[in-house]
Amino acid sequence: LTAENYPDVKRDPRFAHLTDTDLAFFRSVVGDKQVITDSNDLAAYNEDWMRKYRGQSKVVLKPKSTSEISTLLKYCNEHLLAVVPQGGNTSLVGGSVPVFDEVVISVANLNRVRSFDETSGILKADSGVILENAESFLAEHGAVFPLDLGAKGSCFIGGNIATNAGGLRLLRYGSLHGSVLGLEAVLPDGTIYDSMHSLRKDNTGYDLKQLFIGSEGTLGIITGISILCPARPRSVNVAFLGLESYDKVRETFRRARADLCEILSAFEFMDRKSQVFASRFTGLPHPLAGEDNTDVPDYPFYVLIEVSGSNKEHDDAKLESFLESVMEDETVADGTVSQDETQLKTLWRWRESISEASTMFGGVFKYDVSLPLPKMYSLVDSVAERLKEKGLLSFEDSSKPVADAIGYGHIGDGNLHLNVCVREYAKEVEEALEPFVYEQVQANRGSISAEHGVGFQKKHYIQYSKSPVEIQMIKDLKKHYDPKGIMNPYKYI
Ligand code: FAD
Ligand code: 2HG
Ligand code: ZN
Repeated sequence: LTAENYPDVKRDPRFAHLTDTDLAFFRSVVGDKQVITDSNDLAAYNEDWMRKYRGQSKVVLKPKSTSEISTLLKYCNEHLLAVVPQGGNTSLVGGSVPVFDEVVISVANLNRVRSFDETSGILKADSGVILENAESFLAEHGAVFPLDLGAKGSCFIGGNIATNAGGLRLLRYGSLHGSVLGLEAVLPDGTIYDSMHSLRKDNTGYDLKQLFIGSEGTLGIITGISILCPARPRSVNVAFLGLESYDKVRETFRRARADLCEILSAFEFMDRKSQVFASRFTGLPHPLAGEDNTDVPDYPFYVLIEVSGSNKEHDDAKLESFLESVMEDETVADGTVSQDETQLKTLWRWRESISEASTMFGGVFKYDVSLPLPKMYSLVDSVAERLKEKGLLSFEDSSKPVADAIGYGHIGDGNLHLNVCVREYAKEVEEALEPFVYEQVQANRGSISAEHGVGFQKKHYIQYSKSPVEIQMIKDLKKHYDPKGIMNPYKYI
């Protein structure tokens, strides 16, 4: 979808068009090679991960330092050139790609670990470090990044902070609002905000770094982060379970919190439809399939539980006794436990691959919502029902635009991922889904963005989760720090 598919979104006439003079200036700052103008090379920066949104930027800049970013932003601000900050471009809400001809500033070349203190666990790094690289670096030092997600091979730690990503271990390590200790960022006028602290406690006035966590590129460009990293667990185990109902999923979560307590590090759920997608995508036999039949068994719900701690014997015993208890009274119908690192990774694949598998038919409309646990899954049923009633959904009939609506997510965080898997990005499907999904969420006092952000997709819908007073406060902050509105326009605010 391009801006032409959204007639209500118009290019802001205040913004300048890129000139040869601008390009010559950019080249003088970052060097010829770091100014990308070739249309083939631009394509990857203009299109998002879902291949859902496509912008028309004419230039991508790849600075190598905070001071180069400062010079670039100062220039763009003075010359009214709109800017899109870009990390690994894995945004699921169209936040990381331009809408019209905004200048893309990629932080890919800011990719150094600056320091790591093994005593305190504080990592300082550039914002363009790929999450998986940060994780590998920390593994060598007995630590773990307090965030993990399926896009770890591509997303950047700066992008994680800009979106306040939640991920698979929020249940254990909490939100980035708690673990980020400091930031370095460049404001739209080129001012460098340096708060790369190592302080766990600092109550001197407003906690300004929080403004950038989840700001989605609207206030400035994050260039460095200081983050508290926990000690690496010495033992990790995964159990993969089949359950007969959603109520049993909730009951299993209640019991896991109580019985597994401090070693519980993830509690993820998946409906059967999502497992069918993952099965087609990976081609692997399902972990709960029988010996002769590799298909996904008939359980309507699946749960992945991860436990991690420092004493393998203790953790194994705790997990075993928990599983015995939930299987004995038939809360859980079937299950398997990882026996080694390879099996552990394979079990995680049945959860982590769903996001990508959902695009298998051509495209996907993704909704990422917080809802009270008892009502969480009914959203998937009501959306599937609505799409069927409108004659838009059929798994078998390829003439229908929607293949299926699947649900999975972070039960432990009250966060549902509803993926409507489509054969094409049809406008009538979007209209059937929006604002319907947001209305359902609002009626249950949920959030229309649990973790992926607002971006372009939800720009018209923020009022479903924020009050008029809150929206005004957000606008006031934006106006104060970005008075010309050059940072990531047409999104968020
Ligand atoms: P981008 O996609 O490049 O950018 C995201 C937003 O941040 C944009 O608005 C951009 O302008 C801004 N931005 C990026 N870098 C900077 C910077 N340095 N300074 C200022 N602004 C910046 N999200 C979750 O919360 N939990 C998950 O479990 C999860 N799993 C995912 C799995 C897959 C397979 C995929 C594709 C995405 C997933 N995401 C998840 C969504 C996504 O938010 C994360 O992948 C990640 O946090 C985005 O990082 P990025 O570097 O790719 O940022
Ligand atoms: C996940 O938890 C991610 O797997 C992605 O947040 C969810 O693709 C999605 O909808
Ligand atoms: Zn998620």
